[in-house]
Amino acid sequence: MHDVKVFRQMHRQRFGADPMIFAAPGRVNLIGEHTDYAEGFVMPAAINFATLAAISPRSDGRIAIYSENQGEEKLFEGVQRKGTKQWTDYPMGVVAILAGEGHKIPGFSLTIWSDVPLASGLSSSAALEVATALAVLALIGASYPGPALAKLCQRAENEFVGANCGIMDQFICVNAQPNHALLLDCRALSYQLAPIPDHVALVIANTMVKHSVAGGDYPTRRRESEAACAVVASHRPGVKFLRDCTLQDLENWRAEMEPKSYLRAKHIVSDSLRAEAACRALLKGDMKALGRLMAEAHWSYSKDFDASCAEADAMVEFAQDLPGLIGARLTGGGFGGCTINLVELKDAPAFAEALGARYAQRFGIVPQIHVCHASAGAHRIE
Ligand code: GAF
Repeated sequence: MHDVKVFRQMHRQRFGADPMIFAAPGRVNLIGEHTDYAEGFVMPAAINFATLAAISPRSDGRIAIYSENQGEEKLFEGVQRKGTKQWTDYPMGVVAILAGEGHKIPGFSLTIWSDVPLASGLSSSAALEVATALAVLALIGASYPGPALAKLCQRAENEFVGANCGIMDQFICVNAQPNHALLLDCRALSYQLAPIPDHVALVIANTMVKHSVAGGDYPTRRRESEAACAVVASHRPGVKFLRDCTLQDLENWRAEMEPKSYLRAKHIVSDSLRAEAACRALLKGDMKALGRLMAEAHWSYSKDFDASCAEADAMVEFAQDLPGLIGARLTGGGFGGCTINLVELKDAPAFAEALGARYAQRFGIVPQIHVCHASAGAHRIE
């Protein structure tokens, strides 16, 4: 139902008021995985899947949130201070952070609808947070610059939802540009846009293995990598994050690290370098170099970071000899979710079909495969 008229009507019928409507996209990360919380580089793009949020004021001071996807409406007496481990934590987390920033939050009704696939590593959570933030900010007549808005939504996820994610997802959701990837320096929160050529499609292949940032593996990898950073920091006091470490540092003090920690850190330090190199390749139009970097990134993520699974590795392998492939890798937080395949646009439909068929034959599951393009960041829909 990506029909805004139908969505507007849905809100009107339920809440009896004409809403303002906002859209926030999902994202795919082209390269740079688990580097954001290490203050390194990432290079995501927004995709043409989105969460819509419709908002209108209420006179009873309450907060009503209806999700068409969940088929459920929740009514709150006002801003909640703590999460309840339900889907409402994402929108309510944003509201709680805004209230904590000193904004007076009036009663409102919010309708949510999304076609960003859930639990697939395409940032449905960030899309929900950012759509809510834009809606509530418009209601109270406030606004934030892009990077600050992204930080605010990240805080909702860290502090209210309790998922220890970095800044990538919220940042790209807010700041994306159509037809561009964005190289983000997660320390400075500054970025460079790199055009994705017209002849290249983003083919996203869902392994159908569920992914979650709130689950155990994501924070475990984060802890393991940070332990290696602490070893380097004990020798070089200026070091705070893996962003400050070189590959040589990791080699120098490898003997003092748990073998796992060394490998996790090696992935992060090298993937951050690869993200910068991938941006240079994209700016030069050097698709061969970009494809090579994506392949290296996948196997680093799979073997050194141990964040892949048999299904994702196979999805990447099945893509290798298909006509039109530029590069393929597992994207997002890991342990399932989707692969991103950069594919020549003219070959994309046949590529998607052949990849799906190979995967279905091997695993007995028909994967969802989406031929996407890089899309705009979050915005109001008039
Ligand atoms: C998830 C997190 F939310 C991001 O912050 C990032 O760490 C990503 O996994 C891995 O690159 O999407």
